[in-house]
Amino acid sequence: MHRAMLGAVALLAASVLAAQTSAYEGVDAVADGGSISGEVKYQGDAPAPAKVPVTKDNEVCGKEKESPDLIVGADKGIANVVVRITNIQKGKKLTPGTATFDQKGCEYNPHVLAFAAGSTVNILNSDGILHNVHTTSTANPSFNQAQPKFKKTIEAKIEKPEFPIKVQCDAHGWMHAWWVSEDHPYYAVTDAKGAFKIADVPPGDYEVEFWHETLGKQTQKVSVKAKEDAKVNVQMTKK
Ligand SMILES: [Cu+2]
Repeated sequence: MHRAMLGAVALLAASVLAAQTSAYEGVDAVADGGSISGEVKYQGDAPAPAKVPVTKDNEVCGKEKESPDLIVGADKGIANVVVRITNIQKGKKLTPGTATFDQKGCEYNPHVLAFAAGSTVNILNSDGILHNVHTTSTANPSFNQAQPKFKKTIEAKIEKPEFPIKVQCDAHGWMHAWWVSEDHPYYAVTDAKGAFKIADVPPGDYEVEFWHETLGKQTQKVSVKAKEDAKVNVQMTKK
C-alpha cells in the first residue's frame, strides 16, 4: 500500500475512534436524577416588538406582523431561548420521534423547534395558501420545498445533530424559524414566561448554554444533586 494512503487510513481510524469516545451514551434508567430549571429574563427595558408590514396574501396573513425575533413577556420573560447542556456524556436515552411544525396565519409555530436527531418533522400548512420551507443546513441536507394549499403535510427527517438550522419562507419575508436537532435529550426551549425545565439529569457538574437568535449566547455552570432541582436564572439583553 502507498505510504500516503496508509497515512490516510490511520487518520480515518483515529477520527472514528475520537468520534466514538466523545459520543453520548444513553442508559435505560437514570438513578437519582435531578433537574435544572429557571427563567430567562430581559435585562433593562425590553424593546417593543418590531412591526413588519405585510405586502401580500393579506386576507390570510393580515396587514401587519410582529417580528418573532424577540418576544418578551409582561414579566420580562424571554420566549424561544434554547437551553442545553453542552458537556453531558451519559444519561437517559435519546428517543427520536415526530415533531410538528405548522404554518398558520403566515407564522411558523413553534418559532423554535427542538427535537432529537433522527426525528421526523411534520410540516403542516394550515393556511390554504402557498408557502415554502427553505432550510439552511450544514450537517444535514438543506431543502427547499414549495407547499401549495393542497399539500397538507411535508415530512422532513433530520438525521444528524445540528444547531441551529434556519428555516425561511421565501414567499413571505418575515416568516422564519429555527430548528435544533440534538444528539442528547437534555435540552429545552423557554416558554412565553421565559421558563424552562430539564429533568432526569444524572448528578454532576455541567455547563448549560443559553442561546437566543438576536441576544446571542451565554453559558452557566450548574451542579446537579441527586433528586434536587438546581435553579438557574439568567438575564439576557441586546448588546
Ligand atoms: Cu409563507
